[in-house]
Amino acid sequence: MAKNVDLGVPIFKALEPVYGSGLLLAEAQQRFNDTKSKFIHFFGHPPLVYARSPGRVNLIGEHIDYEGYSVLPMAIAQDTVVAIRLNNSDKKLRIANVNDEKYPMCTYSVDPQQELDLKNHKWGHYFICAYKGFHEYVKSKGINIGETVGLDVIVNGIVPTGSGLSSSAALVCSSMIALMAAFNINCPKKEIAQLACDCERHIGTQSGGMDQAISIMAQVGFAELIDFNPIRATDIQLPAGGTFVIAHSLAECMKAVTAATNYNYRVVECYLAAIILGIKQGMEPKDAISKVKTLSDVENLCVAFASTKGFSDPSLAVKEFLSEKPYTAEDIEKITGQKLQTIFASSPSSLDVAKAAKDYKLYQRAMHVYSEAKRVHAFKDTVSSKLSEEEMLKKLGDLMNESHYSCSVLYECSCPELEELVKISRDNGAIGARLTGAGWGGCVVVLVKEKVADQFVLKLKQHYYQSRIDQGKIKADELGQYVFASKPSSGAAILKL
Ligand code: NG1
Ligand code: MG
Repeated sequence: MAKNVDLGVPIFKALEPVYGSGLLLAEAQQRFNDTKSKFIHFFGHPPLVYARSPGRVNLIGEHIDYEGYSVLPMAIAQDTVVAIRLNNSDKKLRIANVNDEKYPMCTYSVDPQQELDLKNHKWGHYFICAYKGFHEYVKSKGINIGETVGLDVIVNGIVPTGSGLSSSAALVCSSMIALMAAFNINCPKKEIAQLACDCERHIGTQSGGMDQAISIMAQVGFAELIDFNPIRATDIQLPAGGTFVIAHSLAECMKAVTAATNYNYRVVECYLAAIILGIKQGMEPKDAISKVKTLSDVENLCVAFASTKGFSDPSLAVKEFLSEKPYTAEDIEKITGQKLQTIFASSPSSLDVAKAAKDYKLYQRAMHVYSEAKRVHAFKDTVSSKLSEEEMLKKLGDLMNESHYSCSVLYECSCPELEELVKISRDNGAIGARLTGAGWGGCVVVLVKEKVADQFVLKLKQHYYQSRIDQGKIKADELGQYVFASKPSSGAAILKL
């Protein structure tokens, strides 16, 4: 490999720099050995490179990345490993998984233009997102990678799926950097993060860029404040006396399948709220529809209008201009003077989502986004403040609780299992507890004092998991996969073992 190749993320020849020492290293070694033997089993030869990228837990800043606001996640130790090798003899993409019972091998054509069959979701689609993104990148930079070849790929992921811990981004990011490494393509970290974020949308979720940004850019020991347009990451040191415990509600949310009625529906509601706020503040409807894309766009507008109308705070504009009563399609068409077809002319899939919806809760969604965006900055300011550790933890916990309330009541992305888990957490020593990730299932993140973390986990086992073990929903010896304390882990890396 040429010396000047910048593959965007660190390249290691051993596992220690990523996985540390002791038990974790031994487990990682076992996993990499398994990955290699399965690769040989499926393809008859060993892989060329391995790439790994972690899942993440979002500490605060939910459902605001796609509205252009900063978020504050940290990488978790659980990651996805992708091993790859070019295959010149067989022009196919063969995507296998070490867990081939749950994830059978998927085969695709090598055509980078291929459309994904979204009605027929397959786990291998996530690799194809990265493959398409990789080819778009290479093309946009005018790089010639020669004749299209086949690829043998194996995936070994341990980020729980459908849990709000970004197993999808871990897979897309590790696939992307595996491709970069396999073809020796120079690409700075920030560009990989942006690319991975853009290409994951091929799966049909109109997601923001938080998951890919943290998965690629995380630094061990730090949470990161992620800003967008362009993507940036700032290291955030968390208070030593606190620990974040992640607990799975055991309700899975498969967004790639359900996005039209939850995630993408919220994206549509936020967009409608943004253009109506723009119109109410004096924009021509046609301009609002073409120029305002997000609630942060319209906040900037509010600031511009502040001198004349007095709204320096976007929440005040929401109170003034939006109704708490849900809006119907007719209401929207009346205010904008445009048909939904025109409003969503540039996004047929959003039009479908908008048409399928009964109504749109613009006030509630916009209130959530603006208040949550403020809480992210309050969280960041708190960790760098001069407060005593006790006071600091209390303040962080309060912000997490407020965030949960907003997600649950205003954004309606919680579910009964998450509510139960949050309540049990608060009744058993949590300083703060909230759903994390997209919601509608998945995990909660709980801030507890470091010294009571083990005891807290035991309480959750007793009050939430035991009955589910008795019902056979999970096995007692698997509990460690569903509830664990997490320290900020390292970001993506390439391993040339
Ligand atoms: P998860 O938790 O992985 O489903 C999703 C989005 C994020 C963000 C959060 C909500 C994807 C790939 N990611 O994350 O961009 O919007 O929801 O804060 O869909
Ligand atoms: Mg995801």
